[in-house]
Amino acid sequence: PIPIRLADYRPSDHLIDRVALDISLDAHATRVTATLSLRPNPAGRAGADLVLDGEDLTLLSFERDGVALAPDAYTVTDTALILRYPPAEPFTLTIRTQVDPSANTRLMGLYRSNGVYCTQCEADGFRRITYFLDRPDVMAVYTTRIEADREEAPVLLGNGNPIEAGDAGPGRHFAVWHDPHPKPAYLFALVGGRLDRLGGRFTTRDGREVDLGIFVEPGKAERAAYALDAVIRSMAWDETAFGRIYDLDVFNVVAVSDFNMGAMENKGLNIFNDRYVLASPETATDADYAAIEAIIAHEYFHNWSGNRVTCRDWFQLCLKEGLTVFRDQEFSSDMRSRAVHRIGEVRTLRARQFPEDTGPLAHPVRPQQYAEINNFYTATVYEKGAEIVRMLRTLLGPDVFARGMDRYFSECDGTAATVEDFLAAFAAVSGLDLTAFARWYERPGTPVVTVEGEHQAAAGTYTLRFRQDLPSALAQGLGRQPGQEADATPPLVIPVALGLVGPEGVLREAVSDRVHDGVFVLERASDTITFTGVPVAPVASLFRGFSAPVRVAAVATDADRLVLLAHDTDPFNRWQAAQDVAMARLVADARGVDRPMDNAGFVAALATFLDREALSDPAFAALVLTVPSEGDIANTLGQSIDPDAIHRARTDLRRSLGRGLFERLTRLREALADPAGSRFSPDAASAGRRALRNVALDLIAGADPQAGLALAAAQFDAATTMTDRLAALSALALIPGPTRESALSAFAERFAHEPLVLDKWFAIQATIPEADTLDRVRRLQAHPAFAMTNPNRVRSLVGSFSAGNPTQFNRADGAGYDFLAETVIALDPTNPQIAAKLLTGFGSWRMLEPGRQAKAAQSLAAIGARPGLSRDVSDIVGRMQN
Ligand code: DPP
Ligand code: ZN
Repeated sequence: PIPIRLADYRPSDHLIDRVALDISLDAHATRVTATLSLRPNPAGRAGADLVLDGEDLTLLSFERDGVALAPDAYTVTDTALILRYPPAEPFTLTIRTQVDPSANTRLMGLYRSNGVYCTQCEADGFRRITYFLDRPDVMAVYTTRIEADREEAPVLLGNGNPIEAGDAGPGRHFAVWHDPHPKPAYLFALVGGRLDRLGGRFTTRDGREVDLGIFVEPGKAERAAYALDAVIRSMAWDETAFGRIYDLDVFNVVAVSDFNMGAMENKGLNIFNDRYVLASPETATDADYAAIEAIIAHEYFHNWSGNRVTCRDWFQLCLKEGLTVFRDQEFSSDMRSRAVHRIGEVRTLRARQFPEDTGPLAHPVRPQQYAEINNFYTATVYEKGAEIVRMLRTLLGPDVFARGMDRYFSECDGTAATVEDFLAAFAAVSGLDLTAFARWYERPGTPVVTVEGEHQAAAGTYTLRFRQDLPSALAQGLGRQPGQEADATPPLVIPVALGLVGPEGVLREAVSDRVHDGVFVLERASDTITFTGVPVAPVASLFRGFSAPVRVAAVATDADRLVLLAHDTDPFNRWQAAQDVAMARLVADARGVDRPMDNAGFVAALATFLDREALSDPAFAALVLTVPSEGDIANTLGQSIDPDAIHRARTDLRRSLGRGLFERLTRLREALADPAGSRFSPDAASAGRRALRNVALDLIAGADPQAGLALAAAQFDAATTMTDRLAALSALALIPGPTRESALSAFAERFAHEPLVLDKWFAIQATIPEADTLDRVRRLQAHPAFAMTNPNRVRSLVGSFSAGNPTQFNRADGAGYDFLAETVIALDPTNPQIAAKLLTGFGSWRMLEPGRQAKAAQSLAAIGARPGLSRDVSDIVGRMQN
């Protein structure tokens, strides 16, 4: 595919000021009449042809200013409707097209999900509804009339405010929606269907009464209560935290079951994957509740960061996504425990973004080119994009940062903006030159910061030497010649939040003139700072709160780390210290180092920690006790990965910690049990108690499978929440035998009519680390509840296998790779977006040991050799093989 380049951006030659749509819904022949008010763009090329984007459309008629155009005045191609010699004055086009929503399996444009008409237009789905200038810098005011069969679609929803509704002939009715805020086409949406509504109200700070509606499948309205509550809390929070006020009279959220993404921020009409709306204690885990809260907030916050201020072009995707992830993370941190949430954010970043940044799909947060934009909705754009915004706040301080945000929103309101516009707002309020900082947007790869500390006892000083590097493989990808020095690229601006910790706690007298408000800014390739007032050898607590998205290479002993676990004031680094101690063992074990490391000191430190803190902060304790994942270990090893060795190492450590803490964990589970008759609450504190109970169960089962089996089976039978039931089932899933199989059957029977719960059942089975799992996954593909047409099903079975089962996906015989390749090839013709996403399961293949690498290369080659691949899949497979 031919890439589109940021450097080639130029403004549209034409603009569209107003759009009137008249859409008559029909299962196979939906008719769309689009009336577009156009004019030449003064910033464009005068006299240029008008090229309207279009895909899978049947053109019925085409008029200019009310007159049918002669056939030789325009051209229709597979991807465009081209009007030659368009007028130099404003003009109106009326375009009638027909589309078939039932045949739309790509789930882009207008399609049907369980009989409900719905749309998905980001990034470029609007062109599958009508011919249009389908680019985000063309912003128009939309009025949409929707007509449908009254029985089939009693509910008709559009963007903006409802202005009219009524009869439209026998059995038909209509509704008209008007959105006064100019918007790009990707924010267009409509919904028509039989849906129940859970309603609510919110009064904005400026006195607007907003009608809230969550629309779900009939009979499920009560499962929307938590989502509605999250909408109300999001609206209130954005007013106080960012001064952002809602700007329409209605705000609707619709849950649909077939959806490529998590959710979509269409103006006033957010459309959601139902897994991020529907929740009840029996069907949703605590993690599900947290995800619903976060995604409801995320889409709502887009109303300002994305909709009021949108993106000039898709290269600027991080402008709305990175910023909005940052905003939803802040919201969740305020709603929950900030420290616990931060650890969760970093675990996600390391699990998803770090491998991406190290592998063949690495790209800058703002890419310079793309062949298929749908492949850039990535952890790098989203999560690393959010980390850049967070670094900006760390560098500027919260007050200046808040002023910069206000300035950005007010200066750019109603415009399609760029990363430069965003940074300019902060440069203006701070007086700082942010040119060097902006390199974070351009530079792919995870920087490595190497730190060495040295204590000068006589002088009472402590020196820290820093060096930053980009891994060389990546640097070569950036055009650097092999052998060229690493520091040939200009350095990044890296905020290092840090402090010194003594054997008994914080060293209050330690100061350095390079450290302000606990932050040292590393701006050069290497730098040295010195603290005075350090009479004893300290332990440096570096990158507190994970102040920059880097890997840290620092020499530290177990003893140092255990000092941090016990005494650091930064909860993130206390957790990190425990992870580092665990990781040192896991890495040594997975590398086959002969002499196993002694775990006694680690166990003793964890025991002390649990005795002091487990009951006061169970959520944090649960994280401290969680052994790093197999993915984490693989990322730390970095090359010649043998997933079986990693699995063995993790199993060994889990067993050893479980044995060492057995009595305590058993007592903890009892101490944390719910009092009889207590009612479920999804709040963070209650969830934290469940989390610690279930981590304890996991370690107990790791130490003594028979004891674990009994406890898990009892918990499975008695569970009143999905969190507890699923944790029990996960523990059982690791212990082969009849108890596991009967629990799996019981679960399937109990939730036979709950597709979202069966997703969990598919996922658990797909991640069993045993040799016959691949056969099980193949059998499950034939299960009546599985459907290749539904993205949630595909993700839960196939995606869980490839992304969540390292030993079986990476089987030495290559059968896991063959299976993924087959599935990608099978899915590509119907839903290329999901096929391409699945294919990223191969993202870390170059880190594997040579035998597996060869097998993965064969599977990738087999995919690449298929004729007629979608642009989505051929883009990924091509980059993967590079
Ligand atoms: N709906 C996706 C998101 O909010 C893309 N905008 O991230
Ligand atoms: Zn988003």
